[in-house]
Amino acid sequence: MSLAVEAGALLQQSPLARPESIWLGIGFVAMLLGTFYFIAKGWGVTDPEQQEYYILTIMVPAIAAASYLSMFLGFGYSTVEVAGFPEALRIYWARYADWLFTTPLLLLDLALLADADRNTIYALVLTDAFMIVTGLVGALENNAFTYRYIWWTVSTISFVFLLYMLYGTLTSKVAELDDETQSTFTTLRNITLVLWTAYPIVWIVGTEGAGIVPLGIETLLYAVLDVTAKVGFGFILLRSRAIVGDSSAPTPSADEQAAD
Ligand code: RET
Repeated sequence: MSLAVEAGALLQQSPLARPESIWLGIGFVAMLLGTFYFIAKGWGVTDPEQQEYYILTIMVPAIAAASYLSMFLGFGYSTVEVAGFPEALRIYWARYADWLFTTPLLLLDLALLADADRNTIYALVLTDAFMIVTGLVGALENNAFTYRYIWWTVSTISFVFLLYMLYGTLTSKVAELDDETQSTFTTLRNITLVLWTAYPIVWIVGTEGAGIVPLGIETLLYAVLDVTAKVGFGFILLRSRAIVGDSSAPTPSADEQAAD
C-alpha cells in the first residue's frame, strides 16, 4: 500500500472523521481520572469489607475507560443497515459490553450495602444482564426498524423488574440496618433510579430509535450519564460513613490499650 493510500485509510478511520469522538475522548479521560482517584483513595485500606467496595468501585470506571477508548479509536462500533431504512446506523456496541459488566458491579455495591442474600443478588444481576443483552439485540436488529422497538420494550420490562427489586426487596432489607447505611443506600438508590431511567429514554429518542436526537448529542448524553452513574456514584459511596464507618476505625491493640 502506498503511503498516501495508507494515510488516507487511516484518516478515514481516525477519530477525526467522527464528530462524536470528542465526547468519547472526554469520556475516556474522565473514566481514567475516576479510576485513579478511587485507587488513590483506597490505597492502604486494609479492612476486608471496605476493600470489597473499593474493588467493585475501582473496576467500574476502569472497564468504562477501556470501552470509551475502544469507541474513540473506532474499534467499538459497527455499521448497521436496517432493511428499508435509508441511512446506515453507527452503533457503538462497546457501550453494551461496558454496561454488561459495570451495571452488575454497581448493583452489587447496592446489594452489599443492603446486606442482601445470595438469591436476591442472583436475581438482580441476571435481570440486569438480560436487560443489557436484549438492549444490544435491539441496537443491532436490522430486519425491520419496528423490531428494534420490540427489543427496547423487552429490555425496558426487565428494567422495571429491576427497579421493583431495588425499591422492594433491597429497601426492606436495608430497613433492618443502621441509620447511616439506610441513608447512603437511599441516596444511591434514588440516584440510580433517576440516572438509569434516562438510558432507555436516550436510546429511544436517539439514533438507535426515533432519531430525534443526533449522534453527537446522544454520545454527549451517554457520556454525562455514564460518568455520573459510575464516578459520581462511587464518590458518594466511598465517602459515606456507612463504608468508612466503625469497621474501618482501627481497634486499639492490647499494647496500645495498656499504654493508655
Ligand atoms: C438500554 C436499551 C433499551 C432499554 C433499556 C436500556 C437500559 C440501559 C441502562 C443502562 C445503564 C447503564 C449504566 C451505565 C454506567 O454506569 C440498554 C439502553 C432499559 C439502564 C448505569
